[in-house]
Amino acid sequence: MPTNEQLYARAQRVIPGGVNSPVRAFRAVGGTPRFIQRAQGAYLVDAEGRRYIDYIGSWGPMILGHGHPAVLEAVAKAAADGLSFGAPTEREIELAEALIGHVPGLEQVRLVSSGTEAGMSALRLARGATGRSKIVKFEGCYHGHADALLVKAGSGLATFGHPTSAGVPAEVVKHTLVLEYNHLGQLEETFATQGGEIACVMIEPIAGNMNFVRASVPFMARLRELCTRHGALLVFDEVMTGFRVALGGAQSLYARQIPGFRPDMSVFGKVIGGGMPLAAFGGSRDVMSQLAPLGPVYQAGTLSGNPVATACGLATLKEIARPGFYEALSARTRALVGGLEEAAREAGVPLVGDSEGGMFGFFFAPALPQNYGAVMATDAARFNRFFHAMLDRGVYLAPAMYEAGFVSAAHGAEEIAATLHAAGEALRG
Ligand code: KE4
Repeated sequence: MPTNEQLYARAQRVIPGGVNSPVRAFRAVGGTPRFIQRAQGAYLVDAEGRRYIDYIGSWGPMILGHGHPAVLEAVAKAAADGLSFGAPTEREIELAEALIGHVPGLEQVRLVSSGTEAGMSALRLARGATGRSKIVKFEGCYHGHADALLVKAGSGLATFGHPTSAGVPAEVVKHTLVLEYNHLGQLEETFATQGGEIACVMIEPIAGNMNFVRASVPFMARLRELCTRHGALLVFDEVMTGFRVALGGAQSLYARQIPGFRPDMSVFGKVIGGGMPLAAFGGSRDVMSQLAPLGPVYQAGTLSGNPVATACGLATLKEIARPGFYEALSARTRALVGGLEEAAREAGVPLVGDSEGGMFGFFFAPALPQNYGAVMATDAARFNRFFHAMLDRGVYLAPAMYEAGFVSAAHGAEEIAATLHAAGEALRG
């Protein structure tokens, strides 16, 4: 049985960095990535047979836990009927109807294979539907690796962004404005000076790519008003929060506090595929009708709406729509975060956390950060020590202080208790 070290050395010979997605390489926390062999319920098992309580859940999709019997049965049956056709299927209609049924304001959706593809397509559609080029995003939010969205803040306000990746020409990002999350003043000034040129504002309503930072209700209410007033589309990137924080996504939470609140477009992924490659973007019929084959905005995909992925997603959505699912999941996640805060208090360590539904975050800091700069000012060294102390005790947290954590329906009181016991030891260490 090869060790993780041996597998990592072998992987690095044939795969850049030994991984197929950078965050898996443990570069932020150091150490050797765990090569996972199998998973069941709330647990992962690595190549050396070590078992971990899993708080990554494939970065969000595994909300039911690993190996849910109804999901596996649906996937096996769909696979036996055919892996891919490149032609429409009834299940794609069923999945679209399910998404539209759970998310008020969605009239039509298009299915794709990844969150990046969904975000990139939503961006192109917003530009095509408005005839405008400028877009606004927020520092610390991640919307997949499409060129125009790999941008960090410019030097001053309302200056255009700079690429965060080699290979992205400055011309590609020159229409991308990057503002500070939760900064009302910057929002006001940007719309006052450029509002009529903005195609869309794309935002993570709860920023899981900054670990866990909420857009404040006043900020979101004003963002909605400004987009409406200036004819810019408000695009909610709910790839992580969709069906994770609530059945109707984060937008359903804002709608409870801001009368009539709805984004103009939504992007989904992760949970809706249940672990298989499936994502979606949607909005009003009017906007979506701009898409090929009806309209001038081109978008396509060989495996879009894949019949096995739609079976996995539908089976997952059926389970999470059951009465009481989110109440139970939210209570479990709150117990985890509250227990972490209590263990830190007892150890005299500044730690603060937050959660919504099955998504959580915590920071080694005295108060919850409200933007990217504040997140990056939290104690990264202490996070990295804590990460490894927990991994050594069989608890697998996200290997980076700017990533969110995820609890599944398979995380029972036993898993939460074991996690908090390990945290108590790790924090005193
Ligand atoms: P994918 O292309 O990775 O399916 O989705 C991109 C994406 C879009 N929008 C949001 C809000 C996202 O969080 C993501 C992807 N999330 C990361 C975790 N921070 C996936 C993990 C990874 O990159 O390996």
